[in-house]
Amino acid sequence: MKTIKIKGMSCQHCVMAVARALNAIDGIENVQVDLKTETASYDETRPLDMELIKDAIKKAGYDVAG
Ligand SMILES: [Cu+2]
Repeated sequence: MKTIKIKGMSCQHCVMAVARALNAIDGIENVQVDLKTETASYDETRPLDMELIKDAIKKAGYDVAG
């Protein structure tokens, strides 16, 4: 399980948008997004480029910290 920090989430709608963006990526499973800790956790079923994940989150309107 990987955990990344997400910036810009303010409500449950944002959580859903981030979860949807991650779930749309082939190779990502078991997505969990937490508003309070501003994190997203997931499993990779194959090695994924972090830039791909950052891009998907950016397109949804949020940012990955770090
Ligand atoms: Cu929101």
